[in-house]
Amino acid sequence: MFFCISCDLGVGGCFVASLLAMTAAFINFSSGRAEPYLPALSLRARRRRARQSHYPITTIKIYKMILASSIDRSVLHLDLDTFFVSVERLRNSRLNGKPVIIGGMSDRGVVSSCSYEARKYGVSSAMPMKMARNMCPDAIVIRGDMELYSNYSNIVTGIIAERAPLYEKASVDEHYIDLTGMDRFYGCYKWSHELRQYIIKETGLPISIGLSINKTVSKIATGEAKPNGEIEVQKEIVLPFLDPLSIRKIPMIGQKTYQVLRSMGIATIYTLRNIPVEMLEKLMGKNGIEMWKRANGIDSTPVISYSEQKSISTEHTFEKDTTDLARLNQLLVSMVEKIAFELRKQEKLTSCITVKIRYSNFDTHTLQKRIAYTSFDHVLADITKELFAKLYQRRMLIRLIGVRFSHMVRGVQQLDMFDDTPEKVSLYMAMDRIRKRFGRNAVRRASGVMTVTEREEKALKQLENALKEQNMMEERLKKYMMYGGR
Ligand code: TTP
Ligand code: MG
Ligand code: MG
Repeated sequence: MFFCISCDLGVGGCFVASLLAMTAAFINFSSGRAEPYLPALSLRARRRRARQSHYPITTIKIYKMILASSIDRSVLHLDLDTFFVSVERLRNSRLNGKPVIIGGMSDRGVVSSCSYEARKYGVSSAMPMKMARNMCPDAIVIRGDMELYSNYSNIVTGIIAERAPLYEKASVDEHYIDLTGMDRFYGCYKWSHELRQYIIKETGLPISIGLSINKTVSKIATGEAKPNGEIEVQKEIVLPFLDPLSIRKIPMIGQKTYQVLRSMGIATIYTLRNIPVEMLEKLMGKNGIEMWKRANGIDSTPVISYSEQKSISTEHTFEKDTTDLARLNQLLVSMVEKIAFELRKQEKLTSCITVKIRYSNFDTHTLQKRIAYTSFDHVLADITKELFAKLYQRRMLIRLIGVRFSHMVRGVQQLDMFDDTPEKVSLYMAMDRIRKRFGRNAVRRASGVMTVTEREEKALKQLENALKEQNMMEERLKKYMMYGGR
């Protein structure tokens, strides 16, 4: 068995297929139960074996991954077709069948979404609006309405949440559902088909789906099913399905990586997966291994339930309880700035803000608001201040305030830049670049900058902590001496 592995690696070729076949043989042989042979060995034993049999440790790791990923999973991916355009078409049917572009209206704006009719002219998302207008002069350009799109996005999520056992909201128009095990009760494909039909009926929005063994293959399948289609890629046909496709279809391959791989003559997934993984690792590090795995249809990333998706939050406890509104608002702005920067760093958008107040008697109150997806400080700070004003009705001394962003999805600021001020977006990007380089506090909104009092307070707190620590050390030292230490 080990001999076969190194042989197959040597010739590249059907490495994974033969491994899977061997795995299957091994599983059948050993009374139908999957017994991972290699993983059962200790790391040291595996390393020793690797040295003795002259094949690298990476190979063993990958073999382990293939074994792990051969556990049957059913993952459904759903993505709305030309989402923003489709929503606009719901309110204006005259847009049907025409080239439509949604985005910032000025020449300096960027394309958010475009209809398939506009795509025929080469228009695509994230393209400068000026270029898009040149490519497709007949296109109807519409300024976006993020609030409306967020509402539709939440309606679709609501439908899925009511029916799906475990789902993840991956972006504003995209969900994954883990259907593993459902086949025993109801066909996964039948269930997926019915869900898709229901979403179309309820919302009037076209949506495409892909059903397969993991998130990567399902997402690629959705892409192939578009527009308005559905594809199931069963385990046995994963590789034949992926092989002829362009490497660009692998979700983690962006423009830059694509250019590098193309310059090496790698165009199809088939070519990519037949390159020895060690070579890709040398070229691109861990990403190279990940890419190779995806090209081989291997992806064990779980579907993370929407409720378990992390939120971002921050809190501030005052040294001395306060009712100073100006100071409280100032602090809220700087807290929002801090976590909004984090949000943008993670390339996420939030659609829910929660503000928390703890009074001096420890009474704690929270208030939250669902909002249109955004990651802009100025939008988030205004709503946070508004929530705080509503929540702070008792005029009692405050001990703690907190801000939390939740219901987050993947997405960048571009999603929210319909206000025709690309300067604002550029400003945010420039500010974030400076923060990434020189630290979070390098640039701050004037209203969020610490006052002299706050700085003094912070310094006092640090001093107090240092004194506490010193006292503790002295106490410990005393005890130590008492018990005969030297
Ligand atoms: P996508 O699902 O990537 O694109 P789409 O729905 O417009 O088209 P497709 O049929 O290919 O799925 O993105 C969903 C929405 O997110 C899209 O309608 C607009 C927004 N968006 C941006 O604002 N900027 C971007 O760069 C991208 C890719 C999307
Ligand atoms: Mg879409
Ligand atoms: Mg999408």
